[in-house]
Amino acid sequence: MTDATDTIFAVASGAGQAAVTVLRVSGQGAGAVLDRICRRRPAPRFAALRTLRDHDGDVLDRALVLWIPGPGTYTGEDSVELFLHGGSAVQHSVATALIEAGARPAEAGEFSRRAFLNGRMDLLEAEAVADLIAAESDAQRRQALRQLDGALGSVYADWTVRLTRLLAQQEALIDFPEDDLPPATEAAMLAEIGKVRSEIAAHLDDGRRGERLREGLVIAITGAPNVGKSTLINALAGREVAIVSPQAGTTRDVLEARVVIGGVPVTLLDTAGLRETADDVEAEGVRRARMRAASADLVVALYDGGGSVVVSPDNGNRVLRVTNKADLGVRHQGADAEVSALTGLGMASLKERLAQEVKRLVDSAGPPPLTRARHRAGLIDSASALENALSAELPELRGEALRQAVRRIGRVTGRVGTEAVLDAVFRQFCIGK
Ligand SMILES: Nc1nc2c(ncn2[C@@H]2O[C@H](COP(=O)(O)OP(=O)(O)OP(=O)(O)O)[C@@H](O)[C@H]2O)c(=O)[nH]1
Ligand SMILES: [Mg+2]
Repeated sequence: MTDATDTIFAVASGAGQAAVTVLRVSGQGAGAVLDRICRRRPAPRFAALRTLRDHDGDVLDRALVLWIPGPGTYTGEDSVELFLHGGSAVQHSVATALIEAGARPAEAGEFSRRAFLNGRMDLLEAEAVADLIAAESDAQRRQALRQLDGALGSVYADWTVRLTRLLAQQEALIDFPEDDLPPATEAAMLAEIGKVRSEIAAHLDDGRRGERLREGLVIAITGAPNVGKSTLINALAGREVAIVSPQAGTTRDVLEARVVIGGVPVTLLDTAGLRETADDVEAEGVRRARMRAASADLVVALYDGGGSVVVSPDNGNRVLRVTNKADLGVRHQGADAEVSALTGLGMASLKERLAQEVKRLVDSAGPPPLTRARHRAGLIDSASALENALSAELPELRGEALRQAVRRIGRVTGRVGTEAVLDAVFRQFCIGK
């Protein structure tokens, strides 16, 4: 573990050459470190142009300097931001001077970790920062921003408060059976537990929309040999991802292409043509094709008029039936789209159709969706603890189950302070009279 009392610094701007490099310093010694490299500390939160020097007095750079005393900073600590001239030589010399002045380079995630430890953000928000930085598309950016705004956190906080209140009532009933508590009948308590449990269940039953959007979708193109799967992935990706040839059984490995469809990052998969074959290598390709298609979010079942439509695997995946080689007059009743991957005929409407499907898979109108498997696991545990609370015969057992349900949600948000919330809630009950 690294020492949380250290003063740390890191480059906050991107890699590569740029006009400006931003260096961020954070920690209780940030002000002192700044005083070592710059003679006059600027007024708090006012940008000022300063000459930066090392301890021999040699000039390192002339830079915009921001001095931001905590706790109203990203990390909650005293912070300094240096807007240096871009370039690795300047950056290196200032970094060296910062180390001489007592700071050390930050580790990955250390700024956000401090922000979390100092109560500036919960775990959900810290994760959202990482998601926002990694966002490749508008839809991902919006989802991350919503989570960063605390939209998801406030849903979980609401459950926590309600369950904690129930827990307080439960404990009060145990400790002070004859005391004059607010009228909270057992039936009303059970009803409220059931209500929270079904709200959590509804939140879990979101078709993995948020997780899908965060991770990106997978669309697999499948079909018989030679129907034009490789031609189609090339057309959708706008580049030569796969080898195309009139020979059946050309593609064997699963090929991937990253594209953005409907504002969502999508990995397109080109797969081996599905058929029975005596060729070992091709058979392995067919096995891989089936396996990857089975876990894809959407399967494009391509058909070219010969033989029958091969929809595989038929496992309840969303399947879009697409007829190819429309330029040769291939038609098929019941097709969702008809294209010529070779000439481009119908490709615009296929793309439109794919965008609709993608949007449907990740559409997040309404309450903010779950975005990580970690959250899902915690909430499943919490819901099952509530199940136990509902069926518990003894009040003590019900209390314990409720406590567990709260703790599990607390682990998701990183706000595990059950006791602190309990204190606050208990105070309303005037029990200590
Ligand atoms: N006329 C016409 N020919 C097409 C079209 N799409 C693909 N082809 C041709 O069909 C042949 C097979 O195309 P591929 O894209 O290699 O087919 P595939 O499904 O990937 O085949 P395998 O990898 O062997 O399973 C090639 O000669 C393509 O040029 C189309 O829309 N119209
Ligand atoms: Mg192919």
